[in-house]
Amino acid sequence: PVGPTVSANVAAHLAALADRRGWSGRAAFLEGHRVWTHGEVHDRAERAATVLAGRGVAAGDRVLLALPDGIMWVTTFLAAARLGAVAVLVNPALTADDHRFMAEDSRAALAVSGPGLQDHFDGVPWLGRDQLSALTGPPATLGSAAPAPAAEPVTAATPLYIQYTSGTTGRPKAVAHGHGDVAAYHDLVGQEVLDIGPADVSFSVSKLFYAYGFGNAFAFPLFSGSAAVLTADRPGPALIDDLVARHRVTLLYSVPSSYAALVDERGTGHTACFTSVRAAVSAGEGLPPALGERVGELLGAPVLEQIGSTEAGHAFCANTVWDNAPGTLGRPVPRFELELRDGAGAVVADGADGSAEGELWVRGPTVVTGRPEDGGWLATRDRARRGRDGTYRHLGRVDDLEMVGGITVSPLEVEEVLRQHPSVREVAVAAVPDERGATRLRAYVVPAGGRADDAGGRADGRDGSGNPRGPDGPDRPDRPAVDEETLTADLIALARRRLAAYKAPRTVRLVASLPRTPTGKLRRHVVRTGRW
Ligand code: 3SK
Repeated sequence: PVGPTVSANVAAHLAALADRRGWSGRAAFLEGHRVWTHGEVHDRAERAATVLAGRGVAAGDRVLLALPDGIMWVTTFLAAARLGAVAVLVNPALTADDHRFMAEDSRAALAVSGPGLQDHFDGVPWLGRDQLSALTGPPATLGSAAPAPAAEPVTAATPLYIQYTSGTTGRPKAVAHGHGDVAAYHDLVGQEVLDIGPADVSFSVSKLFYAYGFGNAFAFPLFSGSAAVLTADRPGPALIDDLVARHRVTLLYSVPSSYAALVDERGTGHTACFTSVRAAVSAGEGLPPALGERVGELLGAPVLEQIGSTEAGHAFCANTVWDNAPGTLGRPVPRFELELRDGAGAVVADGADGSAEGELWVRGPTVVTGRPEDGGWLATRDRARRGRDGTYRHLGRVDDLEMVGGITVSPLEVEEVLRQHPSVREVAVAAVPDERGATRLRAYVVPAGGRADDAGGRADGRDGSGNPRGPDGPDRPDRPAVDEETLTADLIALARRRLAAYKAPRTVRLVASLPRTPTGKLRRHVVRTGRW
């Protein structure tokens, strides 16, 4: 085994790479009207390392980053990496209680955030984003140029960053990835899946502190000499249009619920603002095939579905720009192995038709399992079917089954049918007790192009004020209201025509949004409560 080296330090490696490849003057990050070149990013990161070292940050220390997407996020991450410290990547929009938990759980030595969060990290030394930003400006304006601390020698496995799995239930769990993993995301997904190169401009709806966003908007641009658009805002359809058109985005990365809002707002005509897009990536949860088709028509580009996880670091099964099988998750990403196993953990053999179905297990170079006895294999908790052609189809999460009258029903099957109705943008089906205590299926529907709050809004039928909605969400005032009674009757009739009677929902509720994790995954346990 190779011992620690400076060249394995991702911050030192990326700065040297940009220099060697002549990328210093090329755009790396596009933020508002500001273009940050690769050279500026690495210079700023070195100055930020000086500031962090001055605050006592040393190799192995945890530095909690609760910053919005932007240049400060990128340079603070690289600064911590340079010092051999471990960045703890945290969603700045979480509550004080969540932040306190993460600061304590990660044993953070320093927390870096905007001023509004200063009191979220009791007892942990704090550094304000604005102060750090002022201290990392160009030395000419400050009149001092302290030499940057030398990069810490590390190995590929030395911990570089920690992310918290949002999970669908319970407290988040910390997952640590090493310095070597970031290059792997670029080499195995950026290059092998997307053929990314210096001419590309990426825009990820998923933020930098998530696994999906980190690979898309940090690893890919910095390792390929390309650029990424960064925004601190929540990207609804209007902002996506604007950023894609303004920055000539070539690779768009998003999640099904965001794509559903985009096609709902923009229709499916190939809008002029998307002409630069050469591929759109979808992850986070299953992409309904009809939605994938509409997105492809709108963008005039292939829609590449993939699946990954925080534990895997990035995607482990993907469609590629060369080999896209719509309606599937594609094939294993190079150097990743996939197995389908039964409930007892035994590998499922191919059936007579050459296909197999079971829980998806993954092993690969960036997979963190936390259980040495599993031999590097990770149970994803996703169910999948492998076709005889080797592509995988997502069948939902292992615990995605509802019990109705003692019979198990896959809510995904019911949702797929209801989604075919033109007035349905998003739908989730759950078993809920009726007035006599018997369980019945209920469909929660976000209507397409309609105002759900006119028809009840919240899942529990109370007023819609508790739902976070963006400026261009489903409650746009210029949209006609959807008639709940007619839609309910239509949806129940549609389900009865297409499904066995016991699978048809008894009730339908129109809602403004569905409860999702920050990465876009449906929180089924919350849907079951009917309250969000
Ligand atoms: O959530 C996913 O499916 C995903 C996909 C790609 C990279 C990372 C993640 C978490």
